[in-house]
Amino acid sequence: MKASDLFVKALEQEGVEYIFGIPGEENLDVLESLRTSSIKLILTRHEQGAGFMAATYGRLTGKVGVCLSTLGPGATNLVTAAAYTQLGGMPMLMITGQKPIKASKQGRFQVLDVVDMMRPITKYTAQIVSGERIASQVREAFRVASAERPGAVHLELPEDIADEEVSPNLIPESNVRRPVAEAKSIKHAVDMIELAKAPLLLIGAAANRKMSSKMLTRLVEELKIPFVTTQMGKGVVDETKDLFLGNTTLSDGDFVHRAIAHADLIINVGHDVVEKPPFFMRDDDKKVIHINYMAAEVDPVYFPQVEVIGDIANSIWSILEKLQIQKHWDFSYFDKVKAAEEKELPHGCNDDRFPIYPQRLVSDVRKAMPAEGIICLDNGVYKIWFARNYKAQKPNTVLLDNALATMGAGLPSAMAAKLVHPDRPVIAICGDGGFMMNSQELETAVRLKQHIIVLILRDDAYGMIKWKQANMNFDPFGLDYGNPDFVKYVEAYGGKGHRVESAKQLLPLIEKCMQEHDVHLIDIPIDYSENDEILNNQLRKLSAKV
Ligand SMILES: Cc1ncc(C[n+]2csc(CCOP(=O)(O)OP(=O)(O)O)c2C)c(N)n1
Ligand SMILES: [Mg+2]
Repeated sequence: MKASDLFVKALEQEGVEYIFGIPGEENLDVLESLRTSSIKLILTRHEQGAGFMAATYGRLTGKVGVCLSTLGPGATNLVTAAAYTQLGGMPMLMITGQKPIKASKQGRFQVLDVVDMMRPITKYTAQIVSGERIASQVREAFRVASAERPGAVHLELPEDIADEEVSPNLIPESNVRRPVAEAKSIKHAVDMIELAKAPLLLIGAAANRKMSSKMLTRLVEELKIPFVTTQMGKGVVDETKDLFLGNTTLSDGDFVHRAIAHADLIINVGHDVVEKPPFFMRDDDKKVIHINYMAAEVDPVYFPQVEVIGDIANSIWSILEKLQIQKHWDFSYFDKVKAAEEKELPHGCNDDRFPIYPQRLVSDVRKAMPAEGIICLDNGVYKIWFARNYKAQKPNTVLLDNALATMGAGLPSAMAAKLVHPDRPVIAICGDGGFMMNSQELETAVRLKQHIIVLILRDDAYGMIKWKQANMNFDPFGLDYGNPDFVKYVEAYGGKGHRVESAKQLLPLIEKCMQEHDVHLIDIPIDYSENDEILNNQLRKLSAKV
């Protein structure tokens, strides 16, 4: 059998549905093998877009997303996506080509040591040096990528190896279960929660990876323990519940931080240190239980006293079996925080000003979206407003990157979300800066005949950095730019362009776009002028009063 055929068969056996990418001449054997395979090739216009799509496929399905590029320049274009995947804990395999390794007449043309380049940003990186190694190396790559904590892996398949004759053997996946927490550690956790006066549940990224939602919802509903979320933990438990006390979007000075400061025990489920810290441990008497697949990485601001390591859903189930509501639990202060927060949250939701007020935008998107609708955020100021004000109701319905926090992933991640969930509405929410970093994928979306909506929040600037610049009392410099006419821009790709000219127009327009199958882009001028005053001053003052 030809090695490239075996390679593709191995991918099929792993359940691969899509490969995102751009082939080069070094991948042509693999491409030919793919032509007759059940795997669908999603050809993109930049390898970075392909990498973000594969990562998001992995994030949403728990299965390994796969992307493909050529050697040298194709592989370097995958680097940011690899870092995104690795920090964000998403299972993803990158396949790159290479010049022949046994005999080559081309010197070092386009040749980089891609395997070594990928080393610091992957869990596993290897060159396939013989066709006979394909079966074991593909299996190992998938095993490593999807094992907790999931991440990026890389295989380099050189041109001459892809063309070898090999024996047609494959290695199937083993029947393996994730380890569960040991009974004594469950008892430690239960004792600690029972002893606490004001325990608070914190839900982070790892709780969004697997099906922990059911068990955590039971913990909240049956034991009435209030909860807060990190940005990547949004939606695991429905944030419209009364027991939800907020998202840890800001570093401090928000209502949620009053609740965290008051809690004498934080039950931290699934947060790890790649996300901006949702709270800072100090040497006070606050206790922390770390419940996760992996042990805590100790950090000056994070050193939990008890750890429950193992499958999260199983750990929560075991805790639920033993834990009883305690009469001495006192959540009355949390109720006050909740009341004050709910009073502040509607601020700006009906504000008619134009350009649009960010709070109005968040509120309108929430009104338009059903519970299972998916929003995919790029990186910019608006991410803060969405993370803080948009209440997620289902797991993985708010896809944002609070780990690498790269710009450019909004549109590709929305496209992958639509492939995985064709029946759900999907909206990409991008700044004018982040959108332009991968806007070429509009052509891919149009070619795939996708129904997605892209909101471009236009301030003609790298707004987030402008805000920080002003905050540091520097003079404005170096962060403003011009933009193409976004309506004409998307129409040039064959999509539909819309421009918002008043605040009232926005919600009906989003609703209309949700009805009409097309690649829609909505150009939305946005008013960031009060960000600093609200996020840094007003909230601080209001929350301090609780
Ligand atoms: C790839 C990348 N480059 C630079 C940054 C630093 N950065 C963070 S936000 C931001 C500005 C984002 O501008 P835009 O997308 O227009 O969103 P806005 O804040 O204006 O709404 C920059 C430059 C980054 N996070 N990622
Ligand atoms: Mg901008």
